[in-house]
Amino acid sequence: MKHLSLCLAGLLLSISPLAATTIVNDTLSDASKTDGPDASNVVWYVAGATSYTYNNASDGKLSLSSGTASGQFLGYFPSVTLASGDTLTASFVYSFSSIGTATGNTVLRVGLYNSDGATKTTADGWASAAAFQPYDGYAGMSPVLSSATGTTSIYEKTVVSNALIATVGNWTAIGTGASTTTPMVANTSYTGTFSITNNAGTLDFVYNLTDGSAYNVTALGTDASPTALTFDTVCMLTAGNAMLAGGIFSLDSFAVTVTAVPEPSTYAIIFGLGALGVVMARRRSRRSSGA
Ligand SMILES: [Ca+2]
Ligand SMILES: [Ca+2]
Repeated sequence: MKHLSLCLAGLLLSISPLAATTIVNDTLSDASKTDGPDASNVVWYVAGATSYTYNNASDGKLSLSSGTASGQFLGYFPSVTLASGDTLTASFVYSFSSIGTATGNTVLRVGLYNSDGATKTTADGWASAAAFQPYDGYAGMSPVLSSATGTTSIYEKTVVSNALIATVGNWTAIGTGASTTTPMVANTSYTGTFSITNNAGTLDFVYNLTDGSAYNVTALGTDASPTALTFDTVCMLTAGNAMLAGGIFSLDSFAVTVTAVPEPSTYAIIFGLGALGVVMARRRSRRSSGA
């Protein structure tokens, strides 16, 4: 009986309510930007840049010299499909060597997509491509602030287009934007986290961008009729004039994790085992008291 109790206790402990699985964790510090996708490597392509460097002098970064033109990072990671209760969290660290004159609320964009079996890019320097038309996804978009107030928001891709993220008109804002007046600062590491939770078929979004100090914005979104529950692609963009001439946009890391919460049936098992344990404890206590 004691053994059975210990087994039950062990089983209860082994059913962790929040078990995070790493889908990919790319520090951009190995030999290649295209040796994935696997748990350590996103397959990265760049566009809109006059030049780029990858892990230059072992700096562990993918850096675009996009200056006053727009620049894009496109990455493919192992496909993940969100079951009800699952949360996907994409996190990244990036920096800018200068802050430019761009205005508007969509200067910095980070989109997560389902490529949906469509052809994947295999080279740098794409502009727009028909292959991107089936890609569905969601994005966090935010301003680069030099002075004025700006608003960060969650967007859903709602127009079939050859452009992956370059055309804001293809996207519809969902949820509640977050306003800030805090300027961004050159050569500062900004950490972004974009989480998507499948809440019984409704997707809930949280997009946060912070320097770990004064700059900290969080936008929320909800989509009751999702266009994508599977994700395998990321695209990041800096719009024109996000940086000054000669400016460099550097990506330091990118990771995706999935956190699962127990299904209702799992809770039923946990409560059932708990009830069984109580019954057994009562019987034991009755026996030892001679009842
Ligand atoms: Ca790599
Ligand atoms: Ca790095």
